[in-house]
Amino acid sequence: MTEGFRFLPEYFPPAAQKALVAEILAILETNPLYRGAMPRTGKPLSVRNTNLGALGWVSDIKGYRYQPIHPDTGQPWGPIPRVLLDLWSDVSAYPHPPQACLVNWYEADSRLGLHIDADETAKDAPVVSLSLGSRALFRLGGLERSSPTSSMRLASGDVVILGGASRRAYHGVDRIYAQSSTLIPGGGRINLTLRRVTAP
Ligand code: MD6
Ligand code: FE
Repeated sequence: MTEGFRFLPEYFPPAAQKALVAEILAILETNPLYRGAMPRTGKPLSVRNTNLGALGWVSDIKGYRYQPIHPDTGQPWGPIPRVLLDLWSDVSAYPHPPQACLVNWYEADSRLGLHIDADETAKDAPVVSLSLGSRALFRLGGLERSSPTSSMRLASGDVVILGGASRRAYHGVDRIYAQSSTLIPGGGRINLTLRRVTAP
């Protein structure tokens, strides 16, 4: 396993998961999910996104980038919930707060291809992820796309941290075990990833 990878199963107890989902659903009212697209081809992404925080990760035909404004509403992104800022303080070992929380919303047939999170300039900060709702088959590889991979199931409340060398490791989501949880309306899954984007 790549150095710096941490898996904290059931980090959030069920009551805390429920409260956080309610908070996120409320924020989505004014900070809606939208469907991004692949750079160059414009092919729609399988996963819908939105962001919370000062900066949000956006993918469209022009490329990947961080921006302070929601692409559909033209408004600033909503706030990162307090419990997620606390999660970052507790597990990141990074002395500055996160600037972005990417919200990935998975339906039964959503996938996320193998990728590296490489659009941040604060390369020394980890990416901290929290899964909510249905279970997912998460694949973690190495520094090359062709590196060997291993797969694990991520359940609601689980936290994954890509720090150290694993910060540059390929990873993705091969499938969702739809309806394996009733936490999210529709039986889907939310993955939240907290990021430090710019070096302070
Ligand atoms: C997901 N996660 O679990 C996708 N990235 O839906 C990620 O892409 C990810 O879990 C960076 C760090 C942790 C992650
Ligand atoms: Fe990622």
